This record gives sequence, structure tokens and C-alpha cells, in this order.
Amino acid sequence: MKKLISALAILAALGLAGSVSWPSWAQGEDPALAQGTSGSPLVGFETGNTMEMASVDRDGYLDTTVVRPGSGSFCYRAGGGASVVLGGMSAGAASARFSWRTSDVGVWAQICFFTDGGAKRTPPQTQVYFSLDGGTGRLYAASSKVGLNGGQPVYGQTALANDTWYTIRVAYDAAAGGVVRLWVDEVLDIDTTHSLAGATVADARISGNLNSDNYFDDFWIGDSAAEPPFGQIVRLAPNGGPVAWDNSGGFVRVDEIVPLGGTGEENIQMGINDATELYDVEDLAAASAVNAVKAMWQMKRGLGKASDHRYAWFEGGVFDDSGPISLPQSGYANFSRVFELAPSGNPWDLLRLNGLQIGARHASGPQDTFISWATVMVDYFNPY
Ligand SMILES: [Ca+2]
Ligand SMILES: [Ca+2]
Repeated sequence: MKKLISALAILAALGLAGSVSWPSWAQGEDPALAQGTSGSPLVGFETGNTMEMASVDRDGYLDTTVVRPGSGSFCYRAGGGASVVLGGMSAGAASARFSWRTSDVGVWAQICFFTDGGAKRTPPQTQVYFSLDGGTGRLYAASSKVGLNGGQPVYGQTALANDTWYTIRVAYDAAAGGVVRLWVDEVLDIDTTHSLAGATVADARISGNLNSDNYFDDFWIGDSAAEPPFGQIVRLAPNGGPVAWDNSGGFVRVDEIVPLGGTGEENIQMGINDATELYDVEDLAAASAVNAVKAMWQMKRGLGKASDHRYAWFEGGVFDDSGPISLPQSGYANFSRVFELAPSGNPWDLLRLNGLQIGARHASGPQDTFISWATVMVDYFNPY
């Protein structure tokens, strides 16, 4: 199975009462997946906030009017500058899948590119980029850095249409002679190689053009040049489950979009007893494949002596948790974990997905654990 690039860095969310500041999701803490330092390999914008990405172009914003069926409630409209979907990578090869549409195939846009991590989106910092050519209405790959076609574009053959969602998949191997590939829906539209070795891929970026509307959604990012899986991303919200904690608000206090962390908007474990609060989540109606699942949590701790706070999950008879995590006393910290396999170790399927529970755990000690928000993002494929 292709590995997803996950995230390591710990970034605390500073949530102010009534107005939550929303940083990058930053703690995808499965050690086997931990290769990045910010962002997440699954980005569907279903938190209702652009900051699921590592950095956001100043002109980018979320849109709810042209969302692709099967892709939840939000998509991202890119501005003219670059947004970093996933930063902190250290990969000799990279791939990405996303949904994309443009209002005008006659307007050039550099829609996706892998870089060395520099500030610019042009060579020498960009290793390879995949762009819409406004003259032909086709996509092309280009790079003067890694000896791709003598620095000239390599064009795909698919003539694109305005206002149409496409599934775009790209793959790049930085080694000399490595592949550069792009798929438009089922079609392998660009299939070439480059002659020079590139540097380690540090991030994956997207951009649009202020003279057209370029929408993105459903990002899956991998660390090989293999063909990414088809898929889209939806959110499954908490919708039930046992109420075990003292502040018995149940799932209704952790299911909102955008997340609210104020008083009365959280569940709290008070006192020193071991306790776990797990939430059922909405069922997904149909999927021919479940590629991966990202669980997300927003938590903080109470005042007093530090104690043992964890986020937790349950599936297929297997209960597990994060182990002790460091939580802020003021404001909330965001956590995420990507599960390529179900927690029971089996490949995901609908039955396992719909049996998943997530929540939080207070192991011991005199300090309260707060959970403000929890959700599940599913990367799935279902042909329409
Ligand atoms: Ca979405
Ligand atoms: Ca809440």
C-alpha cells in the first residue's frame, strides 16, 4: 500500500472565546506515517476552514456553491498566488490526487506543483509543475530544473471544458530518469520521464488565476510515484454514543462546523477517575473503496497539576489511544491521525468504517480534560 505522508509537528491552536483561530492540522501522529511537519495528507476542507492546508494564498477562500457531488460541503477557490497543501515533506517521489475545475479553460493557471520548499513557484525551487495552458485548454507538465523535455512543456491530449469537475492525479519521481505523470479522470494524459535528478520534494502547492475561478477539493497526497487512488473526501460527524463524562453534553457538543470551543461547547472529564468518552459517527451510505480515514480532535486541559490526557478511537473490538498528549490550558490544540488501515489492522470497508468511534480519554490525575470537537474525514471512492 502506498504510504500517505503524514504530519509530525505540534502546533497549538489558540482559540479565543467566540472566535476560534484555526491553525494547520499538525499532529498526524502515526509514527509509521510521520514524514511531514505540517498539514495533512487528506484535505477535504470539511472543517469549514482553509487552514486544513499548511498555508493559504491571501486571495483564496472556501466556496459552498460549486461543490462536487460526493465531496462534502466545502471546496477551495484558489487565488492568484500559491497555497501549500502539504509542507514539511522529505520525499524522493511524490504524488497527489485532487478534484479541480475552472471557470475558463482559456486562462492559464499553474494548478499543482512540487517544490524544494522555497518561497517562489518558479524554477529553480519548483521541481515540476502541472499547468493549464490557456491557448489549448489542455494540461501540461514542465520543469527546467530536472531536464524534462529540454525545459519545454509536455502536453496532455485531453481537451478540458469550463465548469466541469475533473479528478486530477499526478506523480513525480525525483530520481534521474524518473517518471512525470498526470491523469485526467481515468486517462493517463501525460506519461514522460526527466533526465536530471531533482532535490527532495518538500511541499505540494496549488494556485489559480485571478482572471478565472479555479476550485480544488479532495486532496490525497502520497510519497511515491505510484498512481494515486481515485477518491473524494466527506466528513462524518459524531451523532451518538455513550455519555460517560461529568459534563454530559454528549456528542452534540463536539459535532459542530466550524468548531466552537467556548464554555458549554465542550465535554469535560473532571476529577481523577479513569474515564473515556467515545462517539459514534454518521454512517457512510456507499463506497466501493475506502482509501483512508483521518480522525480529528480539538482539545485542551484544565488548570492545576498536569495529568494524563489522550484522544482515543475504537473499531473492530480494538480500543486504542494517542498516549499522553500535551494540551494547552488556554485555547485549544488540534490533532489528527490518518488511518490507512482500520484500527483492527484490516483494510477499511463500509462495515468497519461505520463501526468506528472516536473520542477522548482522561487516564488519571487531578486535571480536567476538555474535548471541544471531533470528526472523521473519509477518503472513499464510489463511482456515480
Ligand atoms: Ca470538500
Ligand atoms: Ca464544541
